Amino acid sequence: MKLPDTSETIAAQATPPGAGAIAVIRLSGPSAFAAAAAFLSPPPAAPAHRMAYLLAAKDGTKLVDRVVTLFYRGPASYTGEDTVEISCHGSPYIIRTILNLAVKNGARIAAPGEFTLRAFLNGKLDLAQAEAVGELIASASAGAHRAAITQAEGAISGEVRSLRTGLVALLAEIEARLDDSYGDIPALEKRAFLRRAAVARKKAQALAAGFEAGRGIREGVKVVITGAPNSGKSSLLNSLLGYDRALVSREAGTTRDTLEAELDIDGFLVRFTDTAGLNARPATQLEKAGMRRASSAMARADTVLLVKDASIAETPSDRRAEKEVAASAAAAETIRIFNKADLPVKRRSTAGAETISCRTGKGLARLRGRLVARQKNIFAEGAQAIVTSARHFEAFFEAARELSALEEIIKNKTPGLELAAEHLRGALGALASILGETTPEDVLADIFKNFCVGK
Ligand SMILES: Nc1nc2c(ncn2[C@@H]2O[C@H](COP(=O)(O)OP(=O)(O)OP(=O)(O)O)[C@@H](O)[C@H]2O)c(=O)[nH]1
Ligand SMILES: [Mg+2]
Repeated sequence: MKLPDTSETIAAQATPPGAGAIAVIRLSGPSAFAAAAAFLSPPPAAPAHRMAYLLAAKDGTKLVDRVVTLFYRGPASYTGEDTVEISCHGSPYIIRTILNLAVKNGARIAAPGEFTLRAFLNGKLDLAQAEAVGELIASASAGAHRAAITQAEGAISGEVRSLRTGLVALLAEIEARLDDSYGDIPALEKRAFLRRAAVARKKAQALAAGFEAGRGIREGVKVVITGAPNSGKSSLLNSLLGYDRALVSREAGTTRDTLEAELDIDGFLVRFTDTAGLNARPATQLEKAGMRRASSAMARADTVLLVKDASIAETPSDRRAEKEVAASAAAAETIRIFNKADLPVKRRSTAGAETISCRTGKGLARLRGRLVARQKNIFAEGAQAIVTSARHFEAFFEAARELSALEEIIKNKTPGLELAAEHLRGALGALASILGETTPEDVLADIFKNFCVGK
């Protein structure tokens, strides 16, 4: 995939499609001022930077709308180029007409994310910050917003730069000795060197380790409710949500299909999936099909709630559910739930399990808290940079791996300095990819194509 031509002037609607009180149209590029001046009247001869003008947008002699226009002189604009922002009435007809006028006068319609791509290419933002702009727009919870805004403000980039400063110093020490053909420079101080490498590696590892929780913050924590038929899975969903989302009945086999619902818990988005009960002896094809769907939902879960009816002794279906969770949701955290605690209890709870009653509400607040505990912890630890992107995770992971290899080499009696330098360059390369310094065009194109048009 190729990047769009950035020497051209682009135009796009920055506000969402459809009718609205006001719409904003943006032009950016070398002829942004000229293109706008061609249909705005009276055309400001030398528009002042960041000054608003009330002008008439005209199609020939016909008045299209009266618009407020802001001129930003590059490089002091979002994209770093000359930019014009036109606020007009939000009629789809007016918007289309103004965009057509911009195109007639030398602009072309922007590709998705092209304004932010230009900001990146012009050095206004690094790649991690540019990605955060997309996440900021998509953020649907307080947690996702906080992670995105700190990243947009440069938190991840700051961590990368400080790691890099340390690694460049280490590389300089090694290179000095590689260049030293006369043996003037004393041998490497291995202990101090190793200490510094380990500090950097641990930092990279810690950032990578935050990704699991970070992804939950960005995309929502995926929680799948499973267990034997009639254990109270749908009741649990309803109780957690606080309204009757799913059908509940005394009959076993009430829930046939998977059913999804979202909840904001303390500023973190949680996506629940209620599923068909796992029956040790499914009676119908339909029941089997429901169970297959339950298993595939579990395979994508961050957390599985395995519900058991504590008012009856363990059943074959409970054992089947245990097996199914072990097989399908090995990577997920499993929380065993002993439900119906309002009734006389017939079995003992196990370590790490939660005892609840959907009827009385006992134990539900604690369970809610537990579902977002990892996400809460990340913020509580005062972490500034939260890794929410798989791309960043891979880069930090790779940097940590290179540094471990470096440490192994330095620990040798006569360390191979050429190879040590290679690993340091590898770590530096991984870090540079986060900032977009070494990122290939197709990766960039892939990142920006997911943005909205106009951003
Ligand atoms: N006493 C008591 N009854 C409960 C509790 N939770 C659920 N029940 C009852 O248990 C029965 C089954 O509840 P559901 O929520 O439909 O159970 P399920 O696990 O979704 O069942 P299937 O969808 O059929 O697999 C209903 O009659 C509920 O009212 C509880 O905490 N206490
Ligand atoms: Mg159900």
